Order: sequence, then structure tokens, then C-alpha cells
Amino acid sequence: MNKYELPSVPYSYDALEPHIDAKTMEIHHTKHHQTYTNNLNAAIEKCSQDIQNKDVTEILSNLDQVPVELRGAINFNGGGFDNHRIFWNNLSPNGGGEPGGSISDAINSSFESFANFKEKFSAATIAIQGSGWGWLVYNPSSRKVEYKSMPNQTSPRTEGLVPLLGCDVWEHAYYLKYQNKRPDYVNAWWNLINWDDVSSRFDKVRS
Ligand code: MN3
Repeated sequence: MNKYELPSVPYSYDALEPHIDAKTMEIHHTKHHQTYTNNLNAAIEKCSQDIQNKDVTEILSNLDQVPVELRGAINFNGGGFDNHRIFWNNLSPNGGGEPGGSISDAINSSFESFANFKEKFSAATIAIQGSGWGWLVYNPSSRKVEYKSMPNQTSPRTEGLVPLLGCDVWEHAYYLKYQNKRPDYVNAWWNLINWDDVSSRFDKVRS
């Protein structure tokens, strides 16, 4: 079977300072992401060979094919595994600013302007009740990019959407530095976005 390993973070834990602090990064990666990875493996181990041979992205896109007693565990831990590996790569010490190219055109087409997109994304993500994620996704049906809030670790893939850019608003993502000030964390997060990564996800899914 596929045994999932904790994906590496493509920069050092202190590289995103001052926006995201090193201690938060270290705990987030080595404890939280590791736990989703371990629990995903434990759940996949109980699945049929057929499911074990699929990639987690495909499993999340077809959760109805997972035995009902394992579906909750795979939704949560498979989502946690996949969401965080996107999250690390969505960020960069040299990030921020505005995108260019085809992703910029797609954002303008769906949200009128980058400023509108940013405002809508921030407001909706800050408003998520409890733990969850704010996402910029590609919708293959409409062939447009959209904003989508998802609860807990549930992946946008479970709704047929392709995640492009995700903001983790679980308290574990920001509480050491920002405590209850989720808006400050979300505002700081924009300074880290690796638009090359977001663009390449978008270009891949459209081709
Ligand atoms: Mn997290």
C-alpha cells in the first residue's frame, strides 16, 4: 500500500517570521501534520487493496467509495495530510504581492479585481466558526476560480473542487503569536503567498 510520509517544508521554520513564528511552524509541522499523516496511514491500512493503491487526492475526490466506518477518519486525516502539504508550498519567505498571468485573469474574472478577491477571502475566512480553512479553488464544472470555506480538515476535493490556495484558521496555526486575533493572522498571511505555486496549480488543472 501507499505509506504516506510527512511532507517536508520547503524553507526553515523561522523563514516566515515575523508573520508566522518559528515555534508555531515547528509544532504545526512536526506534531499536527505528522499526526494527520500517521492517522491517515492507520485508516488506509484498513481499506481494500483497491483503495490502498489510489493516491489520497483521488480517495478524497471519491469518498463515497470508502467503507462508511472509515470515511470519517479518511475525510479528516486525509484532508489534514493533503491540506497541509498544499499550505506549506503556498507560502514562501519571498511571497506576497499580487499574482500575474493566467491566475490573475481568473481572479479578476470571478472577483472583478484582486482587491475585491482579497477582501472577500479575508472576511469569509475570518468568519469561519471554529476550526477550518478558507480556500481559493478551481471549479471544473464552471471552469472558474471560486472562494470556498471548509470545516475542520474536510478537503475541497470532497466537493469536486481543486484546492489552489488555502488559509488554515485552526487556532494551532496562529494562537502562540496572535492568540484570539485571527484577523491579524489572516492579514499577515497575505504577505507570504507564493503566487508561483498557486499559478502552477491552476495551470496544471486547466491543461
Ligand atoms: Mn493546521
